[in-house]
Amino acid sequence: MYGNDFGTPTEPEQPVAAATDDELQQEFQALIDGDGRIEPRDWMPEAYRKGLIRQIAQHAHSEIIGMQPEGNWITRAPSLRRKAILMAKVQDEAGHGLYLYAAAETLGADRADLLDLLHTGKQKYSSIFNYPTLTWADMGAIGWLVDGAAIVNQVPLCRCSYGPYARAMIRVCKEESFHQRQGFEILHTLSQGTDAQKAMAQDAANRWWWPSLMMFGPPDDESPHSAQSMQWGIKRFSNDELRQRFVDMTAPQAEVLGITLPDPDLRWNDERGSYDFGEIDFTELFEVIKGNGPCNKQRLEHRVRAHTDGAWVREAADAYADKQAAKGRRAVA
Ligand code: BYC
Repeated sequence: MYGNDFGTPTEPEQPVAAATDDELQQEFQALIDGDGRIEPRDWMPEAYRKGLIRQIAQHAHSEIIGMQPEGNWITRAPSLRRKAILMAKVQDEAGHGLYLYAAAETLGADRADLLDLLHTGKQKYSSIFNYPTLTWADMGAIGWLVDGAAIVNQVPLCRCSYGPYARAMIRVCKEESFHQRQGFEILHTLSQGTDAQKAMAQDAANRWWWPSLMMFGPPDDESPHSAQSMQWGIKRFSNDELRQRFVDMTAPQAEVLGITLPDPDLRWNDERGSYDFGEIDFTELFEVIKGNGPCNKQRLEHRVRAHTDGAWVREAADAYADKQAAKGRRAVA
């Protein structure tokens, strides 16, 4: 036992009583309420950890499945410039998936297990990627609307209470912002073009508008996870709040593009300081989530095939890692 500065003996140290679950819970909530961040080694309730893995995994799956609808157009992009931009964007989505799987791993999840859950249909990915990309204008509509919706949903996630997820989202959002602009620019070009090009842009907006509104999830009163997720600072705004924010942001942009959004009830409401919009057919969202969207089967089959075809890459990476580890052991011996 060390003495203090005055040479007098200190009191014998008392064993520190382990904090009770209630105390840990209170500290955890206080940290979140004070806008602090939870880090991987911090104590967290099991339900927080599991809920985050659920959301981050679904998000990661959405990013990698989201490569398919646009990947479909890389070989058919109308110019070398468009091809290079689209290829960069699709590669960005792969990168987003990787950051997000890595964030899920900090919570103890295993990446291979998460992929199994995706491949067996036990974990979801965003409904939006179960719609087909029929024309080049769909690349514009995805960038403008889908990435636009993604930004509105994901910017608040940069302040999510879980540190690794929040930090991953900062880079994701910067890249999404470029994606949104490239989509807008595709539609802007088409909307200045021939009548056929204008019609193509309008048709794409008609098909992607409602599914984009559904990306924000079910209405608040049918969203089972929202209340807890907001208390834990994972979500900062509700599904309906973000959906409204997206409509308010996008409606004026449609005017610039000369595109009519396919909603006769869409109009500015002076009193609310927001746009009113028509009723969303949420039965469509629930059907797509259940696996009955136009492309669910195709997307999952393609994903499983790509994973199977890539087995040799994972095996080679494992063999290389084993070789490096063995080299390291020999160097130490
Ligand atoms: N699609 O209680 P709720 C991108 C599920 S990536 C499918 O409101 P929560 C991009 C929900 O998961 C876009 N499922 O849930 C990529 C839950 O199911 P479980 C992806 C949906 O979590 C490439 C159940 O319905 N973005 O933009 O509080 C290229 C009840 O819902 C959907 C993210 O993942 C849906 N639309 O809120 C281009 C962002 N909506 O788990 C672009 C992160 C709901 O009970 N995620 N469900 O089986 C979130 O912000 C939230 O998880 C959600 C849902 C707002 C999506």
